[in-house]
Amino acid sequence: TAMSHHIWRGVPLQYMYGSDSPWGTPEFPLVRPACNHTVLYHIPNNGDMIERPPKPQIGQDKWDKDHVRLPCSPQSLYPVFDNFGKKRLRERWDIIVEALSKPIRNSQDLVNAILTYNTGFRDSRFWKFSALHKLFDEYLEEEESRYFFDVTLPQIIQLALALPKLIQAPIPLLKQNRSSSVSLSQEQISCLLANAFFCTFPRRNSRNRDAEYATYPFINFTPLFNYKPFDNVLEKIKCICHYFRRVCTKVPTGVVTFTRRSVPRSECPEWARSTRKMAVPVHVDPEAIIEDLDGLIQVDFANRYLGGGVLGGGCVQEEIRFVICPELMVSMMLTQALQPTEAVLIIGSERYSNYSGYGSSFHWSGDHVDATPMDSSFRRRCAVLALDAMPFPNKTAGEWEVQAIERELNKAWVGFSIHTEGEGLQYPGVATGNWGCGAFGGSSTLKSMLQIMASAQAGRPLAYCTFRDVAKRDYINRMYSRMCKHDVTVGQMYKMLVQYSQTAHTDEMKIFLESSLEQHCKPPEVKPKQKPEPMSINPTP
Ligand code: AR6
Repeated sequence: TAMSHHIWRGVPLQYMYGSDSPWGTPEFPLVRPACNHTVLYHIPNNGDMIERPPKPQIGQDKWDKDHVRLPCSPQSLYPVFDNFGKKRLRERWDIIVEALSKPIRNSQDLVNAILTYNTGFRDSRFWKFSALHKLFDEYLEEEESRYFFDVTLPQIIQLALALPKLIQAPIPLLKQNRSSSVSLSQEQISCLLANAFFCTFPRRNSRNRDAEYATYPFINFTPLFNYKPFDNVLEKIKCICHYFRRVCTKVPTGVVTFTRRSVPRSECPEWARSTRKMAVPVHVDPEAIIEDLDGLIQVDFANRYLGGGVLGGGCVQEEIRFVICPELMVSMMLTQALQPTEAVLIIGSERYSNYSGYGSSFHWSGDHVDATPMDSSFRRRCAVLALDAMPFPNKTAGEWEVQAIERELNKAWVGFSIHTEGEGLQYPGVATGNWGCGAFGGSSTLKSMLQIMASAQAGRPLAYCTFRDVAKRDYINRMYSRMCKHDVTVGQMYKMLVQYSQTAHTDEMKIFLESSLEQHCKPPEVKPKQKPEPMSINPTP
C-alpha cells in the first residue's frame, strides 16, 4: 500500500510536537526561584547568552535531614586516631583533600585514597573494588589506563575538590509527599558527580534499614566499583569516565532542573468516570528508541529508587540512559524513593556517549555530540520522566488486579500530566514503550493500554516504541483504531479492563479486549459534518 514505505503506524510524529519540528514544541516553564524551587546558581541577566557556566548562588550551610549532607560541610566531622590511639574529630573535607592530593598512579592508590575517609569499610567483604581493579589492570589497554591516571584522574580530582567553591548554598532533598524542584548548573553537577566518583558523600554507604538514607538510592560510586567485573559493568564505568573526560576538557555551560511531582491520591482521576476520549494522537514505532525521540518527554523505566541498578549490575533501559547521560545520576543524590503517585522530571541533561548492545552485550561505543538546542533557561531541550512501574516477578497475574491497574494508571498520569494546562491537547507529547515489561515482568498488552489511557486523560500525545516488535505495533495500532472508531472514553476502557480482570486471567487478553471494543461500545452517532478535531485523526491502517 501507499503506507508501506514507512514502518510506523498511528499518526505522524509531527502530531507529538504540535509543530513541524521537535523544537517548535512549547518550552517548559522557565527556571524561577520559588519556595518550592531552589536554584543553586545565579540566573544570568535576560538576553545574556551563556558562554561561561553561571556562578554559584551563595547561602548558609545546612547540615540536616532536609538537605544533602555535603562532604565539604564544616559540620561533617570524622573520627581519627593519633599515634597513641587517642580519638579526635577532624573535618572530613580536610581528610578528603589530603587523600586526593597525594599521587594516585593506579587503581590500588585510588582505592587506598577512598578508604582513607571511609575507614569503616576497610575490611568489608563488599568493598573489594573488583570492577575498578579489573578495568584498569586488565580490561583497558595499558596506554588507556596510563592516560586515565596521568591526565583524566587529576582533572576529576581537581573538579571534586572545587566543591566548596562551586556549591555555596544548601541543596534541598526531593522528599516524599511534596512537589519541589532543584536547578543546578551542569558544572555544579559535574562537581557533585566527581565527588560521587571518589565516594565522598557522608552517610550514603550504609545498607542498614534504619540508616538515615535507607530510603534514598546510592550516590557514591562504590557499589559499581565493587561489583563483579562483568564486561557490561566495566563498559558502564567507561561511559562515566568518558563523561568526566568531556566535562574536564570543556566545562558545559547549561543548567538542569530536577522536579519531583507528588499528587495526593485523592486528586488523581476517578478512572471509571472519566469521559475523556481515548483518541489522543498515538504514534507507534518499532524502530525508534526513546532517547532518540527529540523534543518529547522521554520516559525512564525507573526503579522507585531512581537509577535502579546503575551503580551495580543493572544494564537495561534506565541504567543505560543514566550512564550515557550521567547528569541524570544527580537525581539519585536528591530523590527519596518514589511513592505510588509520584514522578520525577529532569529537564536539561546532555548525552555524552553512544552505545551498542543491551544488557550483558552493552558496550560504550564512543563520544556522542548532543545537538539538542537549549531553552530560554539554558537547559537542553531534553526532558526525562522517571516513572517506576510495579514489579511483577515471575509474570504473576497480580498486574490484573484492580488496585494494580489503578496504581499504574495513577503513576503514568501523575507523570504525563506534569506542566499541563487546561483541557486541550498538551505539547510536547510523551515518548514511551514497554514500560514495566522487561525486568519488571509486566505485559505490554496491558501496559500499552494503560499508558494510552493516562496520556488521553492528561491530553498529551503518545509515541510508543515497541522495541523491534512489529506484531506489537500492529496490535496497538489496531486497538487504537478501534478506540477512535468507536469513540471510546477512558472510563469505558477502564471498565473493560476491570471486567476482564474479574473474569479470566489467561493470555487471551488481546482477543478479549479487541472483541469487547467491538461489542460493548456503541457505534458513534452519525453527526452532522463538523470541523475535524485534532483528536479524531485517522490512524493509518
Ligand atoms: N527505547 C525503547 N524501548 C526500550 C528501550 C529504549 N531505549 N530499552 C528497552 N526498551 P526495562 P522495566 C524496551 O526492563 O521492566 C531497571 O533496573 C524493551 O522491550 O528496562 O520497567 C530499573 O531501574 C524492554 O524489555 O524496564 C528498574 O529496576 C522494555 O522496554 C527496572 O529495570 C522494558 O525495559 C524496570 O524494569
